[in-house]
Amino acid sequence: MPAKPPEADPVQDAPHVTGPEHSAAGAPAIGHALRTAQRQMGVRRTALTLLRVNQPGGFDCPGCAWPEPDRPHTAEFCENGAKAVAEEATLRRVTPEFFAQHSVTDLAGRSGYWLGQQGRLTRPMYLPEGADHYEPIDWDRAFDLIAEELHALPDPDQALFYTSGRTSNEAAFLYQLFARAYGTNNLPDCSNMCHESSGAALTETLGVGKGSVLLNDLYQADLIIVAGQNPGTNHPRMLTALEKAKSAGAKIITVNPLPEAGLERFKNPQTARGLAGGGTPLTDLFLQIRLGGDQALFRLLNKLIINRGAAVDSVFIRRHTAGYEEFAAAARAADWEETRRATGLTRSDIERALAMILASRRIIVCWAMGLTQHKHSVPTIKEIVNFLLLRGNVGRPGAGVCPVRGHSNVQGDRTMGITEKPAAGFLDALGTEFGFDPPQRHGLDVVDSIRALRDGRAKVFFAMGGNFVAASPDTAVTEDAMRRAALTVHVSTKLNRSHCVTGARALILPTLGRTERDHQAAGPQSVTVEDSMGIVHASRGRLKPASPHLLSEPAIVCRLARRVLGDTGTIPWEDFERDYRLVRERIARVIPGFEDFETRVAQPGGFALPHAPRDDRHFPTATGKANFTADPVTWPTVPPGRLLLQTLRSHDQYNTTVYGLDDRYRGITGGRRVVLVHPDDARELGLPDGSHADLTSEWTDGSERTAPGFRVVHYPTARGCAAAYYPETNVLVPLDATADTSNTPASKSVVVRLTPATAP
Ligand SMILES: Nc1nc2c(c(=O)[nH]1)N[C@H]1C(S)=C(S)[C@@H](COP(=O)(O)OP(=O)(O)OC[C@H]3O[C@@H](n4cnc5c(=O)[nH]c(N)nc54)[C@H](O)[C@@H]3O)O[C@H]1N2
Ligand SMILES: Nc1nc2c(c(=O)[nH]1)N[C@H]1C(S)=C(S)[C@@H](COP(=O)(O)OP(=O)(O)OC[C@H]3O[C@@H](n4cnc5c(=O)[nH]c(N)nc54)[C@H](O)[C@@H]3O)O[C@H]1N2
Ligand SMILES: [Mo]
Repeated sequence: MPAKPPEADPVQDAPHVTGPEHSAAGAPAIGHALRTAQRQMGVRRTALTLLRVNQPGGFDCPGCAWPEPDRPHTAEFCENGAKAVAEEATLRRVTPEFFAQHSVTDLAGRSGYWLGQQGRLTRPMYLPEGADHYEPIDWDRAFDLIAEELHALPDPDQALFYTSGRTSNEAAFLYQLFARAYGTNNLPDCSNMCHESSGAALTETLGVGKGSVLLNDLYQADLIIVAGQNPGTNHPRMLTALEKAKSAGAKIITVNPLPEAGLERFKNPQTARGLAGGGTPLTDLFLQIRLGGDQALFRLLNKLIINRGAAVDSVFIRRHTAGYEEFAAAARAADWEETRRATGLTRSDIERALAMILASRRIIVCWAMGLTQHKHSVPTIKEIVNFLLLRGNVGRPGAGVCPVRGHSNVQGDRTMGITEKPAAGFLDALGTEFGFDPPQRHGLDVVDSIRALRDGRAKVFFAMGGNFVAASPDTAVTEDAMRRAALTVHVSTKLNRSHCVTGARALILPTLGRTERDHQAAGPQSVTVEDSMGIVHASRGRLKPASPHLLSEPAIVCRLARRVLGDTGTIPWEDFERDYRLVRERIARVIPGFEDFETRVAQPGGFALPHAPRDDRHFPTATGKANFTADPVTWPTVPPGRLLLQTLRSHDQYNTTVYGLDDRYRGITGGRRVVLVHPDDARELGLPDGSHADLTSEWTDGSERTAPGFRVVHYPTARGCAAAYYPETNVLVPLDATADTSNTPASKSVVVRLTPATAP
């Protein structure tokens, strides 16, 4: 059976609602995965491709960053990993004829779902100034055009080099080297919208902005707290690890405004019990918290732990930490009434949690976007660090911080130097290795890049993957800003919204995906990636590339760099393109932890990067100790008659890539324009289930933004809270609504008004 042609547009958005499910995965997940995959790539290719995911000698799943267990099952794939692979390995193609048929105006009127369904990009395409159709262009001419625009800039800081998180270590290292050799640290990346808050909080308190646990720690933990994360959809393989942890005796507390099916019960599709039986219950205690209440919750828990003097690990605190007294004084001031208002939790909820905490010696806290995308995200995560430090739960087996990363190599990209705020030591090492003076001025992150484009301070926007205009907040402002650029360039695998909202001139540069063979002059190449737990391993695609015209990401960077910088001799771009081992040699010399890279990454399973707090309780912070902190407790305030909206993912999407219109575990099918509201709140607002509402966000400067026509779904979320899917709701998130310190858009706490509307 060959791949199916894409659906016609407009895709009917007519949500059908049956209510939330109470378990995840099981046999239906396999069926869903196979159906999606076969639609995109037919039966034979589906079988051949899915068997290679996350296998030694195979490719790293382009889905999430959850690590692989040491000995993966023959089919270590999950439903959503399979969908991510199918999106890339699809047999559908976007050709020059497609662009001749569809003007940019036409494409800009299509849904993101439709755009993505058209298939893989096959040829470099150019949109000349004033034109409404992309036309094919050859690679050399494309690089000439970019060089022309970059050379015309009066200041290299007028160029922006964005990265999404799928880019390999090799490509990322070359890309940041190119940007810095050209003269700027303007390297915004998807992390700015994602785990930046985690990085900021962990760097200040522990000295390393990454998680401190390995998979084995999960299996040794007594208690795992999962806060602000929906792994059943976004990190399905994590459920296997949680199941294993439970069978070894761990308890699980879930902190979430939504009862997420995947955390209730897991039916492991790789065991008979999971396929046919009732599966494993995962959550022992569900704390249905209000959006943004987490800092207050952990602050009160910290007070209660301190009050039980014996529960505190005073030896660890004395030896390894700073700031305890000030923190303890702040914690003692926490009170029940304030915590109840912030969290909506009852006293007995919190006492039950406390009892479980006190009964556990080894504790891990896992989190994702539910904690990172609030105004007070950084203090919230710092309070979790306080919580773990109190009982010595950092730097010993079965304990620690576990921020669960999103994109499959987002953590590796940061390790390779994709950051607008590079450390001085890193720049020194880079400059010494390649014989140039890297710029020292810090660059622009995502939100500041949008401001710079809006204000005419940036003129060239280059994206290594991703879908910047759809992923960024304040869609109207962002799209307007992008249209002011002189040139926008996207290195992409698939068509998306960012190709339709362009600068005066635009280029689409089609690239190889993870699943595809990458053949260079020195032979077949592999690349490397780093997962959420700091394990670096190799990835090698096996499929025939989607088109003979594709270049790999490293090749694109090397050719562009030679064209822009000329052959200065100090950076051997041609060699790097020919043989990625030469890139790894340089990475090994510049980045600590990569010594003997080539040999170690050849070992099955790869190698773990050093992590000082985890490895030997060494904390490379300003004080040389792990820092307790004492931020004031805050939470979002919501005026009467308003709700707090979180913008989140459905089960059928990968960020801005929509795979389908169903959110199976939440019982919603056939449409995405839904808003989930507690039945009591909905009744107070006069919104029956099945009615429609316009969502209007209210920002502190008095400005308002509206997203019309959402079907109201009565749903058991926390009181006062609502939920709707991103990217459709990004129009509602003001550009200035960001987290303190990390500048991450506060996409999980948008104050909205719901007004009854007629069905669209
Ligand atoms: N299939 C699939 N996999 C993915 C992705 C995808 O889109 N699809 N995206 C990838 C990326 S880049 C990322 S970053 C991750 C995202 O992974 P998640 O963070 O799981 O993604 P979200 O859908 O944003 O879900 C946020 C969760 O936090 C809860 N939450 C929201 N606000 C709060 C709060 O204030 N407090 C608490 N305690 N909980 C809260 C929500 O109810 C929801 O369960 O997934 C990665 N994996
Ligand atoms: N309101 C709201 N906004 C959010 C979020 C939210 O929860 N709420 N989440 C934020 C988060 S956590 C993130 S990480 C960002 C995501 O932001 P991005 O990473 O920018 O967005 P994606 O949708 O993952 O990018 C998808 C595109 O990447 C391209 N692509 C896929 N694979 C490859 C590859 O191998 N190479 C190249 N060059 N291109 C490839 C394809 O063309 C595809 O269309 O969105 C953020 N925005
Ligand atoms: Mo992310």
